[in-house]
Amino acid sequence: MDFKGFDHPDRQTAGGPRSVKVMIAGGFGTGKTTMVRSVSDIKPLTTEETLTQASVDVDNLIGVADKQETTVSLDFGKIGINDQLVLYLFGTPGQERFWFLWNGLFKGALGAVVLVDTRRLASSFRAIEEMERQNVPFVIALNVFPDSTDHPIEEIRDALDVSPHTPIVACDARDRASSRDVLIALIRHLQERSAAAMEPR
Ligand SMILES: Nc1nc2c(ncn2[C@@H]2O[C@H](COP(=O)(O)OP(=O)(O)OP(=O)(O)O)[C@@H](O)[C@H]2O)c(=O)[nH]1
Ligand SMILES: [Mg+2]
Repeated sequence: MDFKGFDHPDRQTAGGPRSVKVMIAGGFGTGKTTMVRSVSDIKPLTTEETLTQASVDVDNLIGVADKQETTVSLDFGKIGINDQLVLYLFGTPGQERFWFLWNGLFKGALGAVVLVDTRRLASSFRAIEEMERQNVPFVIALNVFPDSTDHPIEEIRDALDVSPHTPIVACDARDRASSRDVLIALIRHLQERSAAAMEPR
């Protein structure tokens, strides 16, 4: 794979791999921390705190009743895609009360994965709006849970109101290969966007 076009000269050491900052975003409990943990080559940094009874009124726990912990600040991991490209992964907190952190977190991000739980589509609306507002290209990753219903992708696209150009892929965030495939879908999307931007008009 050729990674020309979407790298930044400041992030490239001579002859070394290109480093790219990627956000792992999405609604509360959609599997962001799980994805960073499963795919990272290094021991990921996570900022998990126990979900207290106090959260019950504040956070929407429907569909995630077994959830014990929540991200309060960010997740951080790293994955080498090949000898040319290293992704630095920044997982966002999902709970609305921590969203004030998002502005700073997105600085310098080249792309994002927005995780969606199809049982609770609306929980990821705000993350999608935020990507569009901050102009960060993204792919949608449908994290499949055991009781998720199978919906045609185009129905999900309509419900999420995302552009026909935004890739939508299914995944299991617990699985390294599946999470890696999502990141590769994002890289391809970034490449296609940069190739389209370079085409003569
Ligand atoms: N069955 C199944 N469970 C999953 C999957 N991904 C995550 N889980 C579980 O779902 C719960 C939520 O996952 P997290 O990774 O904490 O979700 P999060 O998006 O980081 O949550 P917040 O940081 O609180 O917004 C955890 O208990 C995971 O073990 C999946 O693909 N399949
Ligand atoms: Mg988390």
